[in-house]
Amino acid sequence: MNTVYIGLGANLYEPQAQLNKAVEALLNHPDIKDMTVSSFYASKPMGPQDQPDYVNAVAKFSTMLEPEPLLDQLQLIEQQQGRVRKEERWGPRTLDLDILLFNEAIIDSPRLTIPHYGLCDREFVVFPMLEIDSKLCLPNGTALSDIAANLPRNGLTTLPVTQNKET
Ligand code: PH2
Ligand code: MG
Ligand code: MG
Repeated sequence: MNTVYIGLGANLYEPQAQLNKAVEALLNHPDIKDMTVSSFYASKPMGPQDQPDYVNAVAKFSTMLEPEPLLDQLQLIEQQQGRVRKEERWGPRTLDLDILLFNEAIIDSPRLTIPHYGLCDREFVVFPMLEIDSKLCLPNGTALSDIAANLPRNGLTTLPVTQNKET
């Protein structure tokens, strides 16, 4: 069994509902087990500033899927929620699911960089990960809490729990 952390993000079309829907899709996925989800967080956009604030969260789960088949499944969920890939780097999106950690693996392939290349710089990833496991370490042995100690929160706030609108 593999232990995986993924980041969830959205800033279009009711982002909080998009994250709820994505969590549901992951919970219902036959190859994804034992999932823990962080709080949802409101975060300021990294990159272009002329876009709405994001809702971000992190999920930890177990899976027998290898990294690339897992990426295929995550991209399928992104597509099912209307993700349209655009040219603009770091532009707005209905749903973004990024593999952050895959066991202790270090992967550099055309489709995947694991640990996620932006992990250590992104408050909307580091703080939710620590919420799930305050003792979490990166494959190189660095404690995530040491990274958090030098990382500004940049307005990151936890959101109150809401239910999906259609349920
Ligand atoms: N994702 C991006 C670009 N900028 N900003 C925030 N706050 N949260 C994100 O998830 C995010 C972003 C591209 O993946
Ligand atoms: Mg991303
Ligand atoms: Mg992505």
